[in-house]
Amino acid sequence: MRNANAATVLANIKQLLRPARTVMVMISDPVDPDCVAAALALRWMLTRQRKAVALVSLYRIPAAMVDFPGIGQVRACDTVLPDFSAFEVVMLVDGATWPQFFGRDWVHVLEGLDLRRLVNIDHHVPDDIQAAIPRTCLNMQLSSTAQVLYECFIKPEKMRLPIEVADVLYRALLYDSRNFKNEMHRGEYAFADMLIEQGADHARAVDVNVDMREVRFMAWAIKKTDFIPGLYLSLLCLDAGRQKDLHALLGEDWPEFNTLYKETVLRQVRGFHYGVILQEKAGQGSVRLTWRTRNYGSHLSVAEIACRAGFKAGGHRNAGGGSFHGCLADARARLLEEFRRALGGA
Ligand SMILES: [Mn+2]
Repeated sequence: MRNANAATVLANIKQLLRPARTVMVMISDPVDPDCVAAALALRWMLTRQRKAVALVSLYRIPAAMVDFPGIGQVRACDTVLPDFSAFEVVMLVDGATWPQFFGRDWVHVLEGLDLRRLVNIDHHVPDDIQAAIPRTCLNMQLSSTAQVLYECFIKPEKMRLPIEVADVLYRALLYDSRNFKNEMHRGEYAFADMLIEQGADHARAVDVNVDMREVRFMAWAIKKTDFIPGLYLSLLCLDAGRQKDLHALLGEDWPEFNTLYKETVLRQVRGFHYGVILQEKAGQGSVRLTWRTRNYGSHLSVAEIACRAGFKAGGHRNAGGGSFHGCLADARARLLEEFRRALGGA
């Protein structure tokens, strides 16, 4: 273990897990290959130690994940809270903030939990979970939560994985690294090599199979995108009217079909290093922020700019999200103002 603090945290987590017979592993929002694969791998590891393990999500499983191998093992408790008291340890995987696990009512959920029984395993920029449970928050800046499990458990203990676990961890790595297009982390290729050697299906993991609604969203969104050359910024604002259009075009699940647009437009167009989506949440009096940044070259941190503009923002340097209390027009104006200031060097 390179990081002395991580070694201490890992020892704390093992000590907490050792006597536990029942463990809940909770996955994060967004429900994606990394959090699901990490949960499946933990379930396999902990079951070998004769623990009863439940995989739980407080968010429903999105359309893109319903065919993911092993997803049937995750129980979606998106309407009724699970019975936390039935578990001695609750492990939160692949998220750094409370709302990613416990939703908007996270303060209420947290009141019913014993923080000493909570574990967090993650690779995002540390946030409020790290601050609340530093002793059992294993946060390492690696490609994926899957790689954190590899570095901390699988590699040191020389575990031989079942093919299905190697396979989902490989999918997680490819998803979170965007097929090795994101910034490179130490050990990433060694991790990939181990997974291939243990039977992961590369061809299946890199197969692109996009829902037609992704194409429709992109065609619609490109026409609505503001390309602002002076700020190197592409900006898509989704006010209530536009959200109604999308609902009519794609159905109520329309927010799930922006992946192709985000990948293609938000950081790959020459001259536009930053890509932002602002989505009005009229019922909540807030605005949701999503961003992507070009990976190559030295670019500003959108998270820092957004924080200066009054957003709460987090995630990774080149991809992340946040929220703003107020209306869409104010969110847009303040964000553009801070971009101007940052680029002007003021
Ligand atoms: Mn991840």
